Amino acid sequence: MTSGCEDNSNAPIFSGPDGDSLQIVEAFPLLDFNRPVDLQNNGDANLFVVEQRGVVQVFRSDPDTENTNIFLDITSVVDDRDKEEGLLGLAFHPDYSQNRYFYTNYTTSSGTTRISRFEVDAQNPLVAAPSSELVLLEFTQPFGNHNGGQLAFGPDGYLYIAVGDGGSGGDPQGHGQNTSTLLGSILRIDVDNPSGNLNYGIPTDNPFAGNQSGAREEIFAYGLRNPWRMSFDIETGLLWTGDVGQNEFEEIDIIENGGNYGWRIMEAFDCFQSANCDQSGLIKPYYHYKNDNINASITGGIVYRSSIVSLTGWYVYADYASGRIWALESVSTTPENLLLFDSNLRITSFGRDNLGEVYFCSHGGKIYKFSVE
Ligand SMILES: [Ca+2]
Ligand SMILES: [Ca+2]
Repeated sequence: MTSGCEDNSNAPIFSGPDGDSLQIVEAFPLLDFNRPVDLQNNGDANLFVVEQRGVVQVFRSDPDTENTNIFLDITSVVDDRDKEEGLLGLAFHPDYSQNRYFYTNYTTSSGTTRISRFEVDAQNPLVAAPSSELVLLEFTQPFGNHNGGQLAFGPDGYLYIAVGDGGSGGDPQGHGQNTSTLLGSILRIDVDNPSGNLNYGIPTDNPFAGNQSGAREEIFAYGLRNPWRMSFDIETGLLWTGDVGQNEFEEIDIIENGGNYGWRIMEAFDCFQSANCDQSGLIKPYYHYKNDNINASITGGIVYRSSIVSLTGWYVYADYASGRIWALESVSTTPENLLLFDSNLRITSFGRDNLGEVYFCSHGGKIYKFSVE
């Protein structure tokens, strides 16, 4: 796969909401990664790029950076046989500078999703010890695809975990609406206060906390198909998720405590092969777009809050299949959706540095950012 940096199809086709000439540029021209799927910061000037095969690379956030260091290598336990499997998410604890904890989300050779905590080497802040792994949560994946994967700490200090419906197509086992499984959900756990025999706690205001009906108490919201990339707006605290659709629509959801986002009763605003399409209580997408076999798989983005004034307050996201990048008004009942670029990139994820600047990963190996001329 080529990075496409010299390809004219990455030329801007839109001038930005305020008329700036917006461009895509390679953020670190000298660096190449192996199938990057996530980019995170830990509060300082370093960036961490997650490679799907099971490696986290760390490097200084500077366009002249020539080398990366291997921060974590867990390729021996990560399985990425399915193109949607692998090391899929990374999050640093909000008090990372004190406790040196970070968290990962990956699939294993036994077909499970595993959420783990690791510690950074006390002597070397650029190296994590694989032997420090503490498994927090594991659950079986019935099929290779739809593993979700993002980890994110909320403004409440809890860890949010995006989980797909388990896979295949059409949610054959009905996990989206089944709250007795963790699949098809956004989970929320308290990593600081383990309780009972768990290595984590259940926040008391999780929607099923303390229930006696068999619902999983880790669930924060459900009815999702494959939440591929979620992020908190650093200003409003709202949790934005891209939910990959079946054959008709890709959707963007704002995730609320206890929300049911409809899958597989509905695909976006349409009933999905459902004899009884009971829509009561379902939360509809904030925005959706048509899957037309050019656009075919949303990559959820980030509400931009950094140096480019014309993008500030816009939710920037992409479609993995088409390479298109849009900016969506983030607070509106009828949000405007602007096509920013029709790129040739396979965009897997958006991320931020410690100053809030937004980057995005191309599966082909390069990291990009926006710039204005
Ligand atoms: Ca799966
Ligand atoms: Ca939905």
